[in-house]
Amino acid sequence: MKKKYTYFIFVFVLFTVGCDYLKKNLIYMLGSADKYEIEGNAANLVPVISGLDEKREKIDISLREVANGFDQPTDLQFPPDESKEFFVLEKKGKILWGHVGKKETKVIHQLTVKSEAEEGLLGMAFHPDFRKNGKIYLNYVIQEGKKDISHIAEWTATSPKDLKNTKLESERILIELEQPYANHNAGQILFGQDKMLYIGWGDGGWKDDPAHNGQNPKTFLGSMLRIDVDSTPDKDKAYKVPEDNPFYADKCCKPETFAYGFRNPWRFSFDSKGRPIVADVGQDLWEEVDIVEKGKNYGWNAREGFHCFEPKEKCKTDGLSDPVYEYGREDGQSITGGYVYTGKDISKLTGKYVFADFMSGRIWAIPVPDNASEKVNSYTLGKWPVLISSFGRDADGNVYIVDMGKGKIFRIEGK
Ligand SMILES: [Ca+2]
Repeated sequence: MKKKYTYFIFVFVLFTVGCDYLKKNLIYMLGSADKYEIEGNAANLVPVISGLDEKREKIDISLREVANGFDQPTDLQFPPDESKEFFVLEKKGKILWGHVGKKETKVIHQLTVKSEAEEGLLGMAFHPDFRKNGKIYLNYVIQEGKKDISHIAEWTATSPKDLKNTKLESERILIELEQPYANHNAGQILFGQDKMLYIGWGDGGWKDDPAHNGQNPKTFLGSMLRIDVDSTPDKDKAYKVPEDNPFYADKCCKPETFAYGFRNPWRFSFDSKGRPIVADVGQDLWEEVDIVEKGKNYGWNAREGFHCFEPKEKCKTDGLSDPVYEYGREDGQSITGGYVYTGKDISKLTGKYVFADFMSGRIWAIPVPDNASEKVNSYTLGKWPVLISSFGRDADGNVYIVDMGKGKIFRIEGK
């Protein structure tokens, strides 16, 4: 059994999206595979509290399987008013309908995508008025000649009140972005409380951020963008740049920039104040959670977590914002951001941000401080035998786990 899971992880390290595999070389992974073997009982999902988690305060949860049968699922999204029906994205381009508690799925659409390494169909957002306008937004990578291009595209559902039987049509491409490498494509797109669409881009990949995209807000790479998809588009764009964006009239930056200095913000979501919470995947040593405020610079590649990255000592710190939380290699290797739990089932978890490590299967929660530069401590929710590529949240505030390994969706419930 151990061997099987070690192999499983090894395969995913090389070929899947969330693991950010290029940061770890092959020898390192082979040498440390035992450290990351899945613990616990895969049949009935019993968590293990081990390592640094033993010193953390514990929040008891259980994972209830609510759907299955997905092939390398990358994202799970509920329409804004919905707690039963959802869409799941698969890395290779399928969008599927599913229903909590029903072991039934239906293919809604198949996109042609490039799904090498961390590429593929990576993120989706329902428009806040989806039930009225049927608008859905997708983030996926295509091949055009020898180039890999990320598309942010708007699609229209033919029957937004009947999710299962809807079709997607009328693609409208909002952004095309060339990806220099097949990793760090990021993925999440999401509407904020302000009804603006937020897009998190990675640094463009390879390792060490060779083109210094993280610290260059003149490129979309390494930045979080904020765009208006509802107003009349600007003359040369397929969307409007909101005039209250922090660099709207500043030549320093692309006007779409909301914040920058990210390495691979694979998953982000919003807190109750509407601030993006970014889980930025680290390279050598540190994974981090940032509470993002407009116009700020989150440090990559000068900084990794709370530490210097380039150079290793006396790096730039002026004007750079630190995370609220970091963890190192004893806890895991690749952070997967989640959501603030606003459900009622687990009172100790209400109002806390839930996230995980893709490689180790550890799940944690942290409080969301008012002060975005306050450092917080984590609670352990245990180490589970799952490969968490993403989370989802329904309209009741319940948080779900997307298990890329077994293609299942679990709901986090009380014990
Ligand atoms: Ca950072």
